[in-house]
Amino acid sequence: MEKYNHKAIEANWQKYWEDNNSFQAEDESEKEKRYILVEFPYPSGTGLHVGHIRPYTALDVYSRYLRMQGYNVLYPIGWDAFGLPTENYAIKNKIHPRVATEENVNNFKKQLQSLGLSYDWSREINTTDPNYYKWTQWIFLQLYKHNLAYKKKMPINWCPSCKIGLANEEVVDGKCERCKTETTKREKEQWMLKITQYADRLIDDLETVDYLDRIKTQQINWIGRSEGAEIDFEINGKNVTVFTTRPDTLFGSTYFVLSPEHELVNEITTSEQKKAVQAYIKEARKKSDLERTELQKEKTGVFTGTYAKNPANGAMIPVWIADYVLMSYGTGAIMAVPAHDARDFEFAQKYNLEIKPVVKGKEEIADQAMTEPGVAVNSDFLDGLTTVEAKEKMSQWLEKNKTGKKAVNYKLRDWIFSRQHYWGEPIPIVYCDKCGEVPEDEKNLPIELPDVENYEPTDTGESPLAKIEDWVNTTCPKCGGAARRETDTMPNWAGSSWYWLRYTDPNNDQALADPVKMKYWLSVDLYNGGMEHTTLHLLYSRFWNKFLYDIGVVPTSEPYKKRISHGMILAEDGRKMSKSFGNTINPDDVIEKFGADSLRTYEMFIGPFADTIPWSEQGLVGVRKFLEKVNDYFFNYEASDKPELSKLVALNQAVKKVGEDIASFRFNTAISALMILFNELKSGDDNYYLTTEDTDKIVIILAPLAPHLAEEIWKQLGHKDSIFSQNWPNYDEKLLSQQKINLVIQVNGKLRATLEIEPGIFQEEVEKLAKDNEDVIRWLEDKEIKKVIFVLNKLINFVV
Ligand code: ANZ
Ligand code: ZN
Repeated sequence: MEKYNHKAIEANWQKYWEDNNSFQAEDESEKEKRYILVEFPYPSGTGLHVGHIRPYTALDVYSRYLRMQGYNVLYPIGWDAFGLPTENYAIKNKIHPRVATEENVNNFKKQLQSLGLSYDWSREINTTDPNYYKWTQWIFLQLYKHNLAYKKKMPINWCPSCKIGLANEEVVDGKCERCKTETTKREKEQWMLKITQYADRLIDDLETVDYLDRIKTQQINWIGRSEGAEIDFEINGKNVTVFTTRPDTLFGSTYFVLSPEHELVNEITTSEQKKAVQAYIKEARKKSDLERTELQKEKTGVFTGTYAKNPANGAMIPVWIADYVLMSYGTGAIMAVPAHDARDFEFAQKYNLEIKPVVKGKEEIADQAMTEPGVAVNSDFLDGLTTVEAKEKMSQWLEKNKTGKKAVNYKLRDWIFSRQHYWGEPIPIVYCDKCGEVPEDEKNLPIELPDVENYEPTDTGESPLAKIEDWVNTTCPKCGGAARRETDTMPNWAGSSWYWLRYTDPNNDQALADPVKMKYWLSVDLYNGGMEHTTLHLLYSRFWNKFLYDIGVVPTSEPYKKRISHGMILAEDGRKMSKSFGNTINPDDVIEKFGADSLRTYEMFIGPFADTIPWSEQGLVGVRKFLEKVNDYFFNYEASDKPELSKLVALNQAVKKVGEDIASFRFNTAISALMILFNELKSGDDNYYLTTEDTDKIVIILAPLAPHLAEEIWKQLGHKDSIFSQNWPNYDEKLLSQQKINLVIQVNGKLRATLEIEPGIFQEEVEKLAKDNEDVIRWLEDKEIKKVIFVLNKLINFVV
């Protein structure tokens, strides 16, 4: 018996697929298309992680299956290669980030190819390629021209270790997401993108796509749309506006709070209170937003000595300063309603402020009033109305009296789009003494990064590009005079915000992609990626797609029809795999020892696709043994013309289950079904009990999971073509169990009898049984049978 030699087999078939462009998607095709997308990797110096392999393989199995179902499948890959880790690595090792990127890409590519993934390599893209980022810059210019890109001085999160400005979403628990250093605040002019202008559509259009529920919920919460009202209170003759989601509780507002950063704080504080207020503000500055707003944290505050006038009832209520009110949300001022808001309640108790219930039945537990509407009380013209009605009535009253209006607020902030680093797309803007801020001429794109020796970040917070005089000094595209380039670069989210468009036409130098090709391929049918990208990449890319749709560049308003997410693979010890724990698994070693098919099949078998699961060497060995068993089965294989029912049923069950399971991403149970099939096939003595045709089916349903081995067996069985040119097999309903079936017997097309038999019985035997049937004998007697029509498991018809 020939041993399963994965090394020879796998290298051979990988070469065959490459030489034959086996998985190239066709731009023009009669077939229906399927666009299958997996988040493209950041080619880090550490190489491919076994965690990457899980989604790549899953979508590969699915793509191979779809091709065999007759679809024209686009399954592309590329490199999201700008970013800090490469820049830091390059600085440390004194090599150019471009060179480091090239090395990393080569290594990643080699690794992906050694897995036998069926990517269309002719469409490989790289975000750091000037022919690619030309179009990233072009999109920026369109955003700029549509007033969706603007510059603003603002306090940004600053990581003192990475020396980089971070977006809010890159700060986790007050620490830099990458290096975990505590961040500080800095004032800087930044480029901003107005994603907030798309907030409503980014929520509302979720109804038109098929994303996992938890993905939709996370996006909705992240955007954080709150509907309510803005209400003006009068303080010392000045109107100060608050934002509230509960205008119906206005009569219950017993004090007023300004955020410590509010511009009116100094002006309205009485001289007696000045000292206390200033001391308080100093303390507040040390805390992060999270610390300030956490429910569990003890509330603190200080009285300003001044009073505000409640517009509904004219009550004069004390104005406090408290850091649980943030300047970055709403208006930075609130009307406090301690009877119905948990934080206000805690604060009022601590400082002995009045608590006045205005919603019946909800006095005790304040914040429940938000979700459980009640009935208004102690509220004058609102009394007796439900919360919903009272909100509406109060909003109308405010508008009539010109002391407020309906308002919507979002947690989502505009996207900080500047980075002060070298390894990113230059922002295509110049500054001219005469013309001011001028967008680059589209003809001049790409604005390439200069090739320099020194790209270390500066302590001043300026981009290293600022020091490169040759590059910075340029001419103004408007007047031709002397001008200076913008030295900030784009964040690493830029290139991934439109990359799936480029795959449809990766080499186009006239447009980001050809409209006809985009029309054929878009939108993406299935997009898989990590849950950690739900609120950043997924929102950013939906925003860009919508913008490009609005200006007529792309054909669909949503980029992805369906979004799913894979679970992580942990180390055998249950912890995250990490170099520092010494518990990582190197996929190269696994492929060397066990083979790519074993690794692929193991990662699909490890558990439900969305579950986080620890690695198991034992599990891997088990899968390898299974593939060896498969290999053995086909060696010296000889078909039988006498199929045995139990084997036939096992086969049909497997064909059904493997197909259905792959189609719905239940790879683990698809593999179980194959294991069950082979147990059945190998039970009994050493004879083979299936026909050639049925045996082919076994290999075909194995092929998406273990493509190299399947190709090899296919060849052994005497076939010339690649197995991937085969159609996915059908199964026979009647052969899904050994239960008897009723076979129809006809004579000259007329029903004469039925026959209860086991499924899977072939013509010869059925003919014999039919001819012995009494009801049939009468009709056949002394007639000559000219022809017999037989349909397996269905009927036999004697033409006489
Ligand atoms: C009165 C009130 C009564 C409130 C009540 C709530 C419940 P969301 O849902 O997150 O939008 N608020 C407004 N601006 C704030 C700020 N800058 N910092 C801290 N809190 C702020 O929350 C909106 C509610 O949070 C607003 O409605 C306001 O308190 C508070 F029974 O006004 B509410
Ligand atoms: Zn100019």
